[in-house]
Amino acid sequence: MFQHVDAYAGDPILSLNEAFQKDPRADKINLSIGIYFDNDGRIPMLPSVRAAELAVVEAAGARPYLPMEGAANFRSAVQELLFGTGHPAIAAGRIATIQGVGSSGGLKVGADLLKRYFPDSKIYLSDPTWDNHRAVFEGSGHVCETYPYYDAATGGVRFDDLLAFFEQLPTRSVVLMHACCHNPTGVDLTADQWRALVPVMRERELLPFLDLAYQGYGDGIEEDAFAVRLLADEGISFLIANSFSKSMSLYGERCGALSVVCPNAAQAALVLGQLKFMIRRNYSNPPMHGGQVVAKVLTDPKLRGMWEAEVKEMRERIQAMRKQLHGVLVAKLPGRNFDYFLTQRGMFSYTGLTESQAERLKAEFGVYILRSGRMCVAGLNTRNVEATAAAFAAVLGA
Ligand code: PLP
Ligand code: TYF
Repeated sequence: MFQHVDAYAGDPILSLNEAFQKDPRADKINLSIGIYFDNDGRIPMLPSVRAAELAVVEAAGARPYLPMEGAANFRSAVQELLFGTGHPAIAAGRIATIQGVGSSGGLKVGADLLKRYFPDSKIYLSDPTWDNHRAVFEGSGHVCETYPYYDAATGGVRFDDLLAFFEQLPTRSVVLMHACCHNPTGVDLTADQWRALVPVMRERELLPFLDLAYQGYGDGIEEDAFAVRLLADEGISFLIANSFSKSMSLYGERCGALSVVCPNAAQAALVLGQLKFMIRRNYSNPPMHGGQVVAKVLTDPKLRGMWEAEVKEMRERIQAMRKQLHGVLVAKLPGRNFDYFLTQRGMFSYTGLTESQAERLKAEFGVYILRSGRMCVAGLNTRNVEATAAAFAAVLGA
């Protein structure tokens, strides 16, 4: 019956992570998957999240279905987190927010909405981007193309090219943009660059779709929402998928959301209705538990304070690892510039290592980074950072 089903090649990142798990070497180092590990190499259970979870379990009663759009307390807590408490767009009721199944689910629901109501719009992705962006949007029937982004020569953004590219896009083109901590490069737009894009977005009637998967890992929880708030303040209509996988270390609970910022409340109501329809015929409604834990952390003042301190600690640990890696590499290979490890933000660094160098890192040293040269800096710790730097120096120096 199923002999005609094609074999699945697997997801490159998840397959590499599986290969790491099977690697028998005791000193192997996993810098592949985008997960935050603590200094002991463990995925943390944040004390704020733990306390919220206990409170949620204690208070739990019957388990009815959630509404299609998710729990009201979660949705409003997400809006305040993204846009800031009391933002006029919230007060005006012009944001339609649904609880997703992770932010991947938010991207998918957004992709379905756009396919139905913007059938002629192409989706423009940064070059490069997270591979799954293309997969999700193509999966919803979209045509995806790329816009200029990373400059391998300078390690920065090709901003002039990006701006010129946006200026010639057909109206109503969808531009998918990382709100902070770009995956895979770690290279973000500056505040001034975001500001410079606003008039182009307005004049060309572009439809930005922001992806905020690493809130708090760049400069801070509030700071990392800069682009979201700028577009909302400027009256741009846009979509944003956001995630709690990394910021609350809740990967397996699949907590995230999709918000669509509309010109007015009437349009937001129409959009919310169609989002519900997309959800109803897909998975019907989201799961309850994780979203309630997130809502508790966000709305309980004591837990909120704890969480903000915990996110700060994770962010600062990554920054400390960046400095240490940089220091050892500069000492081992003087004359070469490794400043990109310091300037790139969030969990990832684009190392510039070639595919064959990445392969050598894995085969000879048990250090796993992606073939693209992307490393997850959050996999470094005080015990493996020296060995990682030595392995990098060996493959780069040869
Ligand atoms: N978007 C980006 C850029 C990501 O890197 C990730 C996860 O790694 C996601 C979205 C999806 O996260 P989740 O579905 O766990 O919320
Ligand atoms: O490392 C990355 O870029 C991601 C990680 O459901 C990931 O691909 C893994 C599983 C998942 C979402 C993201």
